[in-house]
Amino acid sequence: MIDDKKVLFSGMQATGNLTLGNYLGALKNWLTLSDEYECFYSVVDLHSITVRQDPAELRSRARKLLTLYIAAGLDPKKNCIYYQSHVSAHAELSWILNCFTYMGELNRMTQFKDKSAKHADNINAGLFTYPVLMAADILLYQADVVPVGKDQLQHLEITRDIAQRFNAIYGDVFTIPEPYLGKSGAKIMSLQDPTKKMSKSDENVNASIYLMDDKDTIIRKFKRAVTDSDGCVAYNDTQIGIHNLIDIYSACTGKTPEEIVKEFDGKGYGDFKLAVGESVADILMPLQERFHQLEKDKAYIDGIIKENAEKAGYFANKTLRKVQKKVGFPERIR
Ligand code: ATP
Ligand code: LTN
Repeated sequence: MIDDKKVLFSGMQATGNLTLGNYLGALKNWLTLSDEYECFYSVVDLHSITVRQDPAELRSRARKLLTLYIAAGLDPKKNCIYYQSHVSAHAELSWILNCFTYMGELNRMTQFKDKSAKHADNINAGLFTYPVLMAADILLYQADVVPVGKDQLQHLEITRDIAQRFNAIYGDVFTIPEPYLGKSGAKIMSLQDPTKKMSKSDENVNASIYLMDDKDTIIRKFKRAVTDSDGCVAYNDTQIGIHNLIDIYSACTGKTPEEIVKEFDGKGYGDFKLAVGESVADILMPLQERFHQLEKDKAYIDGIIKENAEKAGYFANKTLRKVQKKVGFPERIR
């Protein structure tokens, strides 16, 4: 608890361009929850280097991502928006938690298996211990809730296990966090292969809607989205492409899948795809406008980066000092 409010933590990696999946699965829920909780939203750049990055590009993407958090509607005076690399407590707690995590647990992580298959030439130890750093992120702020997409649930589970293991030895040090999944949009699928999740690292640009795509591109990508030959808008497990488009339309308009099926009764896929594209553009156009305005105001963004790193550091270090004491590190001499 901070000032009688429960704590929320979440983050995104500054790898690639954000997709509609990132927006509907994560960012949108961040906005809904931001009044109710004391929120920490991190640009998790330490996580990004588990895959090789170009330094200048990483720096530029990280700043864009931080700006995008604000453009999406998160007030940086109320929400702590900061770079993970500016708060060294993340790396320090991560080391300690490494010593409370088993190889066998990490071996089971599906994201590790996927990423190591994808980057077979660079299966580094950081990629393996990625979930421990994520646990450190969350536990440092004593977070009660962590809004993420479905793909991150396994990482939340291991975070809870590590926290419970630590608490069982040393007493109540960490709050045990709960994941938060939105009602719709928790898993947006690729527009080109609806059996795969939409991902910012997909090589096929037509598979994802990027938050910075213009309206024509958005409409074109939806027109080309892979569906089926049934030709009627129905919500079931066999028409997986249409299922995904209904999920997107539902998350963008607030309509339920049943209402959507009724709305497009007797209409073809062409009409439906156009409506989905327009509903997405209606959300993304204002966001892009705010982003371009904010991006120009260098001093404002710099101020936020500085102020929020200090705020995050204050809370993170409180937990870190407690943990250091518990495990038996010597007290600092003042
Ligand atoms: P990468 O392709 O580089 O692994 P990613 O697109 O999966 O990236 P992350 O940075 O790993 O994105 O995820 C940021 C947040 O967005 C997480 O909370 C994640 O669960 C959520 N998210 C990512 N992809 C989707 C998706 N297709 N549908 C819903 N949520 C998603
Ligand atoms: N692994 C997450 C990003 C992430 C995160 C976190 C999310 C790193 N630390 C803490 C929630 C809480 C991902 O989206 N791939």
